[in-house]
Amino acid sequence: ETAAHEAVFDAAVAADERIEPRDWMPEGYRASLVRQIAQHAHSEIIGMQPEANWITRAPSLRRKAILMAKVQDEAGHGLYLYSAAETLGTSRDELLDKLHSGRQKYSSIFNYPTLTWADVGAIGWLVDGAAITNQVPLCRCSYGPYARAMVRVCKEESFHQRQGYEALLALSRGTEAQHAMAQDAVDRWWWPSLMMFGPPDDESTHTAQAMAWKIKRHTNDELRQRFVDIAVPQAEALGLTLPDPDLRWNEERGHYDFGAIDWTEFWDVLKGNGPCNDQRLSRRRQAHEDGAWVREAAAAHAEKHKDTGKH
Ligand code: FAQ
Repeated sequence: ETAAHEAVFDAAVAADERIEPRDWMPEGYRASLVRQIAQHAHSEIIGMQPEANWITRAPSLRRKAILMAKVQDEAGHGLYLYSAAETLGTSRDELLDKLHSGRQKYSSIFNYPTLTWADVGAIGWLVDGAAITNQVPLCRCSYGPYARAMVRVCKEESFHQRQGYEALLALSRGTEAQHAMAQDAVDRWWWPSLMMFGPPDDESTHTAQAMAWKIKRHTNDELRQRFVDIAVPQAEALGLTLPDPDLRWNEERGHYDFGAIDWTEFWDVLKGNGPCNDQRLSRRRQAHEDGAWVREAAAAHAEKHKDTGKH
């Protein structure tokens, strides 16, 4: 019987059809999706912290309102993604528990500090830019709920990216000190942004299987290259440089060559040793504890009204 199910699943994937929650799927497919979607959801909500750090210090009311909206969007992305994971049979409680106990990961990028206002611009331009490059192909992921969630997420990320670019452009064209602040932020965020795409293909444990299942549509190195090719002309338009002396156009490949990434730093951040890992996780745990009364009140309310069907 499993063989028959498997044949239906394989045919659906081969035909580029979507797999839906009630369809039979291999356990490995389910587990791999839960792993990736959970990691993605955790990244969205942990990713609120570095930028939220600047809400009270945004340089104008307009910038403050935009930043608040952006950080709120990230919370929304987390919610769509936890819901997508729930369609695979794991509860949000279980996933949050795994985040809080360090059994599931979130993106390496959010373990770096936001030292100046320019970091908010650099995150929008580079981090959201990298996120879009990675996530647009996920709109064609074989798992329906994840693919559909990505459509709206990508639209919002595009707005975030423009927001960051525009903020950075204003600084780059501002006073000498503002220009220097923008350049310093780009210098610090460039390499960690390239690491967001994951380890090089020959060290990526999940890529081959994820591509066979059409969860991923491109390898980590392919998407990293695509991002570099997009970012270089944008940096020129911004009047800023990228901190890589080896960056140059390769006519033969039709791509930019770039320097070696410090993978020791990447694995070290994944192990918990980045500059902000402890702070990010402890704030997250604290926020969860602080919200306990809301969960309890909601549960009590649901219990009280369960017979009436009223809410
Ligand atoms: N950080 O075999 P692979 C955002 C882990 S954007 C931490 O290549 P895979 C928007 C990987 O999990 C950021 N860990 O893995 C935003 C695996 O370990 P495991 C979130 C990483 O899954 C902007 C091991 O290394 N976006 O939040 C990282 O095939 C601004 C081996 O790696 C997504 O999650 C990393 N960078 O490829 C929010 C996109 N890279 O699980 C707020 C969806 C790898 O076996 C503000 N995810 N690892 O213990 C993906 O596309 C994939 O999961 C990859 C990794 C490409 C991230």
